[in-house]
Amino acid sequence: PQPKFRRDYQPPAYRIDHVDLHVDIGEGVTRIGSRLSIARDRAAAADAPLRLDGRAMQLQAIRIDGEPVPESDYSVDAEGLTLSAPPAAFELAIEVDVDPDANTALEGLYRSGRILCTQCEAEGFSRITYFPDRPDVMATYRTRIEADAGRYPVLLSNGDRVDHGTLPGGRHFAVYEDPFAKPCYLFAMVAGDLAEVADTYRTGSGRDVALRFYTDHGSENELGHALHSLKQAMAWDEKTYGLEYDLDTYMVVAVGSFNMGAMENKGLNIFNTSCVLASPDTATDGDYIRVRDVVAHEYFHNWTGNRVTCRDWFQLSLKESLTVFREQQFAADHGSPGVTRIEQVRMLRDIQFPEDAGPNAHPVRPESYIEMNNFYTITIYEKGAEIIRMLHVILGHEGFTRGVQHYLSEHDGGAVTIEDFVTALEIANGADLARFRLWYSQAGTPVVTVRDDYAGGRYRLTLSQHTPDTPGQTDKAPLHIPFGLGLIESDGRAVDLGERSLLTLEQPEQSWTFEGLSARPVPSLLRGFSAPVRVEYDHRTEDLAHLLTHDSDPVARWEAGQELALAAMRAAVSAYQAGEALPDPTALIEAVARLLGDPPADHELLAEMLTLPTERRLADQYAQFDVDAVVASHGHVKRQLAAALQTRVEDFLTGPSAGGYRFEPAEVGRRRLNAVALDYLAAGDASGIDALCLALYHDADNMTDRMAALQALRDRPGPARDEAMAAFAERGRGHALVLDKWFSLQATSRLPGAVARVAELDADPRFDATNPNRVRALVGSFARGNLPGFHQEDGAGYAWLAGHIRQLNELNPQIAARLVTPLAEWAQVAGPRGTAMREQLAGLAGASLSPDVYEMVTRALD
Ligand code: HT7
Ligand code: ZN
Repeated sequence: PQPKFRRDYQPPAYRIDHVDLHVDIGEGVTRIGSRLSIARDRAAAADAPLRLDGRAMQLQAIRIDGEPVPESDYSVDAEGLTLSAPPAAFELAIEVDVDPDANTALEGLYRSGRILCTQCEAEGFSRITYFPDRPDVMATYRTRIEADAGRYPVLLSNGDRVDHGTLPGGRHFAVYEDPFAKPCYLFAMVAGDLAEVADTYRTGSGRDVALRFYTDHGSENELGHALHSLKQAMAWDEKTYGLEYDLDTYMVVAVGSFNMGAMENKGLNIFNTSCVLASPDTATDGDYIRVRDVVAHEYFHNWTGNRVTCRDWFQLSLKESLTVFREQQFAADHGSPGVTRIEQVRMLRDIQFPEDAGPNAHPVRPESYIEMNNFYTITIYEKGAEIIRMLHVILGHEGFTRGVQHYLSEHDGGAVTIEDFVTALEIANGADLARFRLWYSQAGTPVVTVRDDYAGGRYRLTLSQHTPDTPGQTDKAPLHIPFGLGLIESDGRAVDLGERSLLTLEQPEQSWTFEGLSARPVPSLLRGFSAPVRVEYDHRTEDLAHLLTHDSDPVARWEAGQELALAAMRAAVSAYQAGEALPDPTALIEAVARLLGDPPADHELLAEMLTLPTERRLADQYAQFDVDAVVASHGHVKRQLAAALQTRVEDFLTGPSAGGYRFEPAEVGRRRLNAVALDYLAAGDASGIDALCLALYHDADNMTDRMAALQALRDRPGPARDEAMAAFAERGRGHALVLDKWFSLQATSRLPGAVARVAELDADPRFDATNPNRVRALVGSFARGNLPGFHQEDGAGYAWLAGHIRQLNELNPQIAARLVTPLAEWAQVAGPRGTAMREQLAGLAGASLSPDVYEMVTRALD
């Protein structure tokens, strides 16, 4: 497969203004007729050929202006169809057959259980009909769907239903019109026997929008939270950005087989059940948050993505990063802002930083790709959102909001670039973002090194920056880094820094001097995580303890605790490698004890501060990490802290709340602290912990508390664990998302024999390799969430994963490619393990691979 390059972009030679689709769902085969109104662009040559993309379909007929096209005038290959010299303006009619039942890739038209649905982003429309499958070809759509009325009573597509009726032979039809011109990746249709839950939203300007949510019969009682979240998102976008919804109907359909979380198709979102269904009995607080935020995210795309879309897929971050940032603003306004931010930082550090340091490092605006689906990465989404957040910090809330509004009004109905976005912000603010633009083109996490000294009432701070080399990129220029700063005095009060609470680092090195201080202050660095950088500073232990109790910035405060814990873990790693006894984490224990003496009022924040850095973050401290040392040291620090905290954390244990489950901040905080307490009690092997967890499991009236008990029992062999897991498996019988949790718990268990256990689960009749959620629950959880199991010394974990990649390469290349990432980290894993991981990749490279897997494997081996 050949890469595509950003520099090769050419505007389309032909415009398609309108698409008329006829979808005739039959037994097995579905016939799709399209009529395309096509016109040659004035800038294109008169003999320009018209290339239409198309895969996995059988061409049945092709006509221009009603006349069959002679075979000499077109050619068909495995990737599409070319008309050699079409007229300047014409109607092209094409009929193709597709087979949704044979489509396990879950792109184009496919079956999820009893529902037929579509997924067109990024290039799935070319599995539905021959079409230029690129986002800068925008058309209005009219879609007629015809199907058996018994099997598919509900027929949906984008826009408003303008006609429907019955047909002979027990069939029926519906016609939809979407008045907004859109790229084909936003096309969607659904047919199935679905339950509907409806509501209405009145916009700020007084229009009523019909909200219709659809799901399999039996789960309609799990849609309330998503529906409520949608209304919150609609109101929030009006209040924050002045953006109203534009169609009369907003539809959401839940499907069980979906490659990602959800899809923002115009007026007809399609959601993975895991991101839309929620009930106290089946979803944790974390799931409730995810549903709320994904529902909001897809809604926000209606403006940032749909009304203004991307010119080409190199610009993907244009729509995704701005929408993720808007989602993050929404989440902060609907929960604990500090905790929301901490969770984002944790994810960035644990997953994006390693991506940016490994073979898959790429700029937020990539220069090339082989398979676009591989570029839906945490770098494009989350690092991209950090870039937008920096713009928000630099321009201020009003300036940023004005800039976004200017961008949307200037480009409404257009397919544009990241450059257009940055320019719009500059124009609206009279700002110069020339250096800032480098964030879009330079890959890798910048390192900011901090030095300081204090003498005679003067405190001098020096920041220097460096961005490491990444594949294909060396010698990087200094970036514009907004650096949040606080200075805290010994009594805990913050020095008033005025404008210097946000430093602008633009040079390789810069210094700032602060005068008139009575003693050396404690620096609070990168407050709010104001830029996606690594900070290197020789922290004094007592400074970190001071920040943990006194810093008013929740992120910096939390970070101080993480640094203290990491220092203890690193000391243990050194001792482990030197064959010495692992040292006690005394400073950490004392600091946490002090924190518990004066804890923050926000229980969720306290729980966050008591949560240790992950093994992955500890591993990321080393250019090459020693698996055994990391696992042993992390476990050691946790056990020591747990033993010291035992009596203190018991206070946080709570039973079910009086009024039943409520998803509200105070309750979420309470349940979260309860889970942290159980986790520590289990880690410290507290007496009676198994019986306590079992009792809490049975008493729980919600999934959050149930999962907290199960997590605590997960690694504790014995009758309590067996009983709870068996009871949980029973619950999973009637609910796929609960069963996924059961798979995931076992895949992440640290009990010995991890590979044998997951291999046994492979053969379990409840495992289904064609369902991405189930694959993520078993294979993804094991490879990403079970460090000692995946890195089992004999390499069996790597071989097991490679086996799944091979199988999925045939079934669902997109999912297979995502599973390559854990093996692609081979260079970061020290010793024979790294070599064994590489060998599995080399073995895969020798097989016949989909472009998706090929690209990931070859990049990892380069
Ligand atoms: N924009 C959506 C991306 C998406 C997707 C991409 C490739 C393959 C399948 C997919 N399903 C959804 C999701 C979003 O960011 O909102
Ligand atoms: Zn998105």
